Amino acid sequence: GAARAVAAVDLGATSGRVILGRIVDGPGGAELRMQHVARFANDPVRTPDGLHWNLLELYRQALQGLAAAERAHPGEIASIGIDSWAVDYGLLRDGRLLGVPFHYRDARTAAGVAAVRSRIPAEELYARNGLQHLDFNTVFQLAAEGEFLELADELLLIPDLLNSWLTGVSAAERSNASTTGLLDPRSGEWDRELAARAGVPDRLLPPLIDAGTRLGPLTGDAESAVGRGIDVIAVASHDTASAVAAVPATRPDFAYISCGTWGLVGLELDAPVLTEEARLANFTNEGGIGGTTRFLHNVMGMWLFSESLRAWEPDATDAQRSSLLVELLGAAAEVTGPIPVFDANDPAFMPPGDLPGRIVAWFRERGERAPESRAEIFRSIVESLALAFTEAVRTASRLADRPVSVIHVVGGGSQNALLCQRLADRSGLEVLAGPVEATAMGNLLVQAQALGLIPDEPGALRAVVARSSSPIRYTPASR
Ligand code: LFR
Repeated sequence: GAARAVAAVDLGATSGRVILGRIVDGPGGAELRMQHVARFANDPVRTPDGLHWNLLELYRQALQGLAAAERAHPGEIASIGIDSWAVDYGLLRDGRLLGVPFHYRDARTAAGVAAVRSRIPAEELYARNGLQHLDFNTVFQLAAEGEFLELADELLLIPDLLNSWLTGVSAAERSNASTTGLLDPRSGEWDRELAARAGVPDRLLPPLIDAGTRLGPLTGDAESAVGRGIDVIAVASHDTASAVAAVPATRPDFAYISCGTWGLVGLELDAPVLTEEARLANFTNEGGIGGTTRFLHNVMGMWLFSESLRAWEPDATDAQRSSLLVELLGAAAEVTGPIPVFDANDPAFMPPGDLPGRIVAWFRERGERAPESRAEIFRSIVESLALAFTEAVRTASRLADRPVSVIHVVGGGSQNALLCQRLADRSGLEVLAGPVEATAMGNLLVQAQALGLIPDEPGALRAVVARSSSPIRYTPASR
């Protein structure tokens, strides 16, 4: 029969996808073959109490995609793994969801930040949880929940919540738990004392598990909808952790940029860097597979393009916006003369809404010349991202005291040739772009490893990715 398949459900902030993967023998060893099954939009919904994820729709789409995959390849799917963006969660009581999960771009978290700050100094918080300050870190969101925390008896991050709907098993997968602000990055265990001081009841924290843990078979309605005898495996459920696991690096001195909605720029380390210097530079220590640390900084990322397109063409479809992006980047490449550059780390660009207007306002407030046409605005975004990425790579290298000789760009942003070239030019480093679907690859490969289809050794996943993809090389323009 056909090689057994594994299925990845990868939920990004703007779209989700279901992808099948198979391990096949290539000339140099095992390779991953991928097959796209479904792609769907992720459109958040604003209700009077704030901005929410349409989680039921995402769940429905995931089940529908998985069912279609099973119908097309009956009996071949051995397992399913789910990853998504980090930090967001559902609160439950007796297994019932208490309200629609909030979107991390909702503005309610400021009050939570103040509440946590009044109880735990920023220096101590960083020394204990190692996270860069982002207003939406789970610990701050929870502090803004008020009495809902008292009602709840369980907290599940988005992929853990979906896994529990599929299998009936509740657990907290470590890579994503590491983004809550409640995990000790050295031990990989909940910091229960810190949680208590932040006002998070101990009973909310589920048992922790590592990526690669088999949770159990699909049960109940999920089994009826998709099929029998299919296991759910906890993958590196933080999308960025899956993407980093699938960086096709072949030498140790690499930096990576997981470039999707966000640009996550950093290094893979053996241990966290919890210095005051790292805190002030706003570098985070998130958990990777095999006990590694993802030492990285969040830069605004492709959001700057996607949210601009949404402002300009509110009624366009996903596909129309994709082709407009390509068209405008082509025009942006032709822009000549000095290009105005803004701070792509400025939190002013975080909330949804008129993004081009905020970029123009950023320059006006400083008395600087602002870009005008759409092409100029896109070129300004490209240059601003290339600069912020370059600075983040240099800062990571300095803070971790590790040399960097190449930057791997993975994810949707790796298709942005102008951005990759300008990153190479500004950083003076070689840029290797791709794979585009690194997150799904990391998801699929962790499942394949759990099933024994790939050896359980350090470097094994990257070796498969390196054989299964051919990154595009960008070399710095000589100055
Ligand atoms: C990327 C990502 C980032 C995280 C942000 C919010 O998709 O997961 O790593 O900081 O989304 O969850």
